[in-house]
Amino acid sequence: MALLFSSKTDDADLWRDALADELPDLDFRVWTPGGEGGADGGDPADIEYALVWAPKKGALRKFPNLKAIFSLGAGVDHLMVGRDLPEGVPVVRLVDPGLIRGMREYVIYWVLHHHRHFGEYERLVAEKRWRQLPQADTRKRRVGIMGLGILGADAAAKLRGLEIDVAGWSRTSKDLDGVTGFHGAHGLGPFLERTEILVCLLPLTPQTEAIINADTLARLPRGAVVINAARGGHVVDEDLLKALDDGHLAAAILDVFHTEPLPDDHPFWDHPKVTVTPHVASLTVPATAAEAVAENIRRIRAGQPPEPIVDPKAGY
Ligand code: NDP
Ligand code: OXD
Repeated sequence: MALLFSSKTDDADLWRDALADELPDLDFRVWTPGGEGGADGGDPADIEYALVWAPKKGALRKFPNLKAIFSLGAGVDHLMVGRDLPEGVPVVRLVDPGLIRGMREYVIYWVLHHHRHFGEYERLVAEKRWRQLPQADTRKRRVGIMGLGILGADAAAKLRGLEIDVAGWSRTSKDLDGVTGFHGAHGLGPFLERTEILVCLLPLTPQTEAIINADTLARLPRGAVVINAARGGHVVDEDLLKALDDGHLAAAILDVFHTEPLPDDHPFWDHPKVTVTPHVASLTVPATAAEAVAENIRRIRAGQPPEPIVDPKAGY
C-alpha cells in the first residue's frame, strides 16, 4: 500500500527521505505535478494516503482505497475549495514544529521592527542622520492576533514572553495565559480598537475572506501596522492601499497575496509603506513535518483517526 505525493513546489526527494526514516516500509510514489495521476502513480488501488498541496479538481476520486488526504501546508483553503475531493476521506492539516517556529520568528521580527522603529532608523541612517527616537514601553505595546490556532496561539505566547500586551481574536472563546481574548463577530470591533499592530493568522474561509477591509481597518487606531502572514484573500487590497495613503495606517507587511507570485504591476511592490515577502513567513520543513504525517499513518494503521482533521463545514 502506498502514499502518493504531489506538489509543484515541495521537494519530493526531501519528503521521501524524511518519511523513509519514520516508516521504512512506506511505498512513496510521486505523482505528476498538478495531480494528474496515472502512470507514475501506479495502480490507483494501491494508494492509501495522499500528501498533496492542490490536486486538480476530482483527481483524488480515482483512488478507491484512499484513507486520508494530508495537506502539505497548515492552510487548507487550496484543498477545500473547488477540488471535488472524495466524500468520507478525512483531510488532515499539517502541524509541523518547524512551521510553528518559522511563523513565530516572522511575527516577532516584524512586531519588534515596528515597536522599536527600526524602519525609521533605516531611513535616517540612509541620510547619515544621527537621531534617537523615544523608546516605547514594551508592556504598553498592544499587538492583536487574528486567529488563535496552532500558529496564532504560539506567536501570542512568545510575544507575551517579551512582555508585550497581546490580545487575540478567534471564532470560539479562548483562555490563553496572559492573552486578552476576544471572539466572534461581536468581539471583532473591541479587539481592533485596542490593536496597534495587527497580525493576521486566520485560515481563509468564506467567513474570513476580505476581513481586512475599509470597515475593519477604520476600527484600528491611527498609525496602526498590519502584518498579514495568512492568505492574500483576507485583504481587500484597494482598502488597504487607501488606508496607507490617507495616513490611517503606518505600514503593512504582506507575505501572501491574491495572486502569487505577486504580479509585476501590483502597487504593493513599490509602495513606500508596504513590505512584501514572497510567501515565506514560514515554510514547511519535511524533516519535522514528516514526523507528524508518519504519526498519523501509524494512527490510521492502528485503527485510530488522524488529527487534526479539517471540519468541512468550518473550512479549516
Ligand atoms: P488553525 O486552524 O490552528 O487556527 C485558526 C484560528 O483561526 C483558530 O483560532 C480559529 O478559531 C480562528 N478562526 C477561524 N475562523 C474564524 C472566524 N470566522 N472568526 C474568528 N476566528 C476564526 O490554523 P493555523 O494556526 O495552523 O494556521 C493559520 C493560517 O496561517 C493557515 O490557515 C494558513 O493560511 C496560514 N499560514 C501561512 C503561512 C505562510 O508562510 N504565510 C505558513 C503557514 C500557515 P477557533 O480557535 O475558535 O477555532
Ligand atoms: C501553509 C503555507 O499553509 O505555507 O503552510 O502557507
